[in-house]
Amino acid sequence: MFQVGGLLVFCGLLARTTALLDGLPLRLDPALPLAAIPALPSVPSDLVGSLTSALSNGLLSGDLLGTLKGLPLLDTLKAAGGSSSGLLGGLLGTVTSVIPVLNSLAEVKVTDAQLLELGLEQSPDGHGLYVTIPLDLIVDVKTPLVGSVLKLDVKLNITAELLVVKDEQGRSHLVLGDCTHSPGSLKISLLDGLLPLPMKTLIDNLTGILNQVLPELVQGRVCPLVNETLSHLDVTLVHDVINMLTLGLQFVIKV
Ligand SMILES: *[C@@H]1O[C@H](CO)[C@@H](O)[C@H](O)[C@H]1NC(C)=O
Ligand SMILES: *[C@@H]1O[C@H](CO)[C@@H](O)[C@H](O)[C@H]1NC(C)=O
Ligand SMILES: CC(=O)N[C@H]1CO[C@H](CO)[C@@H](O)[C@@H]1O
Repeated sequence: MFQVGGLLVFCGLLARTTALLDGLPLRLDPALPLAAIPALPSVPSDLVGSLTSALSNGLLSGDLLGTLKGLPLLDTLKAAGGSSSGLLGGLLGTVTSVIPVLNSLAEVKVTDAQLLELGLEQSPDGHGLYVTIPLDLIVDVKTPLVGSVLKLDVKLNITAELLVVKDEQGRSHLVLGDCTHSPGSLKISLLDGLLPLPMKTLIDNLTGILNQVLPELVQGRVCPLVNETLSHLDVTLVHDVINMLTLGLQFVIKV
């Protein structure tokens, strides 16, 4: 089911966990809630699969796709190009060259959005997780400069870090750490084949602008949803994940 770049669950996990606990004088770390310890022997055999599908389902039922389709792309682009002191002023340098392009846009809209299979990696010290959230968007662009609707395929990965923190009562919680777009993960391509040269310039320019505004915009909507999703995860699943991360045990293995 999951072929996420080869993530496997370590089969000898249970044995190793038990062995570690037995040999561990710090077993009764006062900060570790007692209730968390008995959960260990029942670590599910596919913790990675359970976690990624729970996160994926949570994001979808939190209306991730609807949120993406509702992204105010046109407004953001127009606002960005609206004044030389705007968002893009410093980013694009010679903004004047793109203002005609921005002004010509009649519609820029996400018409289709998909959540692809989540990726999971464990931090080198074993105490954190990185969830890769790959998004695939179809963006329709309408401008009087082109007769037909231009369709762009936009791929973007958001990476969310999951960490364990303890509250004042010593209870552990699984929380969202860094959440950002993965550098270099934005890919924009034209779906409808070749265009005459002037249109190619338009697409190049539009792609350039989307590159500047889209990752932040998407991240600003997706990360709060990830945070929300975490708070609704199954309690047993969260306990299991917290136990593994607290002990720094590898359960996400890279092959
Ligand atoms: C985006 O995430 C997917 C799934 O984890 C991965 O296969 C792909 O290489 C990532 N792309 C980039 C540019 O990071
Ligand atoms: C996640 O949500 C909680 C409130 O539910 C908030 O305190 C916390 O700052 C949020 N974390 C992030 C990284 O947005
Ligand atoms: C700001 C921007 O992206 N301008 C580009 C518009 O497209 C032409 C042709 O591809 C480029 O030369 C500009 O740099």
